[in-house]
Amino acid sequence: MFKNDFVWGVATSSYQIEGRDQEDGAGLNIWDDFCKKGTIADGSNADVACDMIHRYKEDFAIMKMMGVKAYRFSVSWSRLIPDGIGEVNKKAVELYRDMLICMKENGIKPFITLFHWEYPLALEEKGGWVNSESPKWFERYAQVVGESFADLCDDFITFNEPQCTIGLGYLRGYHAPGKKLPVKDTLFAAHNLLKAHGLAVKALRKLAPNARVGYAPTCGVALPATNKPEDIEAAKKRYFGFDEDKGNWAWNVTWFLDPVIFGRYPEEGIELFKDDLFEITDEDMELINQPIDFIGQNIYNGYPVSAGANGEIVYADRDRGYNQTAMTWPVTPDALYWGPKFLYERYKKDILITENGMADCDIPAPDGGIHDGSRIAFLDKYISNLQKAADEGASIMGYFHWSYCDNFEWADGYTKRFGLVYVDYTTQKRTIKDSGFWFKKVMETNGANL
Ligand code: NCW
Repeated sequence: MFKNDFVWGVATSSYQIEGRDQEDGAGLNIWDDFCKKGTIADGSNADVACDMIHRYKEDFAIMKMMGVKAYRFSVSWSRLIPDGIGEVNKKAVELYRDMLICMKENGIKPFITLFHWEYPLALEEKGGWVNSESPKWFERYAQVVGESFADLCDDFITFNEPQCTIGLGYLRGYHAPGKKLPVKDTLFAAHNLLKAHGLAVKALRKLAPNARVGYAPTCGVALPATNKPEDIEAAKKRYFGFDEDKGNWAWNVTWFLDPVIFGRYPEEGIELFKDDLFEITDEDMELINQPIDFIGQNIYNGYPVSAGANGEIVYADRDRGYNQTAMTWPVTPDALYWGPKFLYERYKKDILITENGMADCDIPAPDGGIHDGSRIAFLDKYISNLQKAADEGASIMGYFHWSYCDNFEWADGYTKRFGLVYVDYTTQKRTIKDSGFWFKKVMETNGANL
């Protein structure tokens, strides 16, 4: 059973949906720049995206119709402070305040994410997260968010998927800013990001003393291949451990969560990176270790693991012909069982599923509807697994579906559709998919229909 005050919602991020306006006063961010470099699958950019800055009233009315109770969205740092650290853009403050008021009028509770990947370009040009000043830049931004919106919002999330910012943006270069830095520099960038998180929590506590503040990392979940205790142990060990391949370091749970929750980096990682680490002071660790109210987690899939003859971790085969989404991400509903269960066991903090969902190639049917049975099947299985984790004692605070509507899927452009609402990008017409009506029932019944 989900708790009575379980938070049911949908999520988006600013760059993926907002679009631009010549008059809006927004500054450039790293994705504006990255899109110009021939990096996006369909050659697109997010200059228009879902045109949410002009259509949010319609979108909140649609959400209301869908029975959405909470909306997780992000503020664009470079829209709010065009060069990242200087003057505040009053038009952005007005825009987001009006959005927040409109959410309230529609009975929708806002969850603001401060950082969902769109870093101000002016700051990236100063080195971005590798610059030791970067935590302070973020602190100022968090102060502006607190000062501008704390009277209209009770829930904040500092970072979305820091693993992707560092791993995809700075290590692999698949995402903006497209850097391929050595492990040493990426570890330092991650450390600055974690310090920025600590400073932001402190700033928000001061400006919004009654608000809940959380953080939303991600990670593929290691799934026990069977229910044998040794396989469960092997999966847990793999989930919280490290891959010997240093090039994979950024896709790690504990490097991004232990400092936040326990105030220390995991020993196994410290040993693995001993030649790449900088000086880590007690002062830094205390700063990173600010009490938070919940652990947000974006969970999409996992990989099977079993125990070898001597208890060692063995990657198991997936079933032949296993299901995949349009992202070619495997469909593994038990990721929403084992992930929250393992995380709650280790960190003893409320877990908020800040994202889950699937990309599909939805095509409007002759009757005009979007009959996305695959998404319904996916969600039914995943959310049932989450319910099982809750039944067995993991404290699950809520679930946000990614995404409210189809949107700009980063390096995949508009080729992948994650929404409960279909967007026709030529006309900007929104159509609630069958999955949107199905999810309405889930929210209405608090999961009793699963
Ligand atoms: S990780 C990821 N996503 C999707 C995105 O729309 C959202 O903003 C994110 O929080 C859905 O959830 C997250 N997209 C990036 C996928 C990149 C995979 C690249 C792998 C390269 C090997």
